[in-house]
Amino acid sequence: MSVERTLSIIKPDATRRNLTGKINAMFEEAGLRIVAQKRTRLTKEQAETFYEVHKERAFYGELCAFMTSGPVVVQVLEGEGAIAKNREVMGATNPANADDGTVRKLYGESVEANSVHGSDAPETAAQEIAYFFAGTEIVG
Ligand code: DAT
Ligand code: MG
Repeated sequence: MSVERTLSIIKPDATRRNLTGKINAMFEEAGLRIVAQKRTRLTKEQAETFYEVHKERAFYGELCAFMTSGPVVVQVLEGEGAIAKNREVMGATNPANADDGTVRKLYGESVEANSVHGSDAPETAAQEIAYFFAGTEIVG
């Protein structure tokens, strides 16, 4: 396993409940370093482009509406095997199926309002990081 970077998003349901620090502590305790981070509010266009891979899915419209419903924190996490490690810390997509101690089990409200996004593979991580951050904004 090598040092990787992955894109993480703390979603509007979590920023609304002031959970950014608690979630960041979980990443750090798992050995992930937050090497870039910004709080922003996604435009409809940004959310639609970011989730374009899901555009044929029935939930696409609602997902994009949810992701623009409040502030998000977009961040780059770095560490050994960061992509898989972050997905472990996040837990399963549906909080009802997530393992105990994961972010989604602890904080997810529903399959849609599931508190965090994490890239799922090296190619998508690279694309998603470049979508939100210039290279100079990432400080490892
Ligand atoms: P993940 O976020 O675990 O990578 P995904 O890529 O399959 O999951 O889906 C992206 C997001 O879309 C997910 O975090 C929440 C939403 N979503 C997925 N399946 C859904 C469903 N059946 N109903 C509503 N929203 C869903
Ligand atoms: Mg996904």
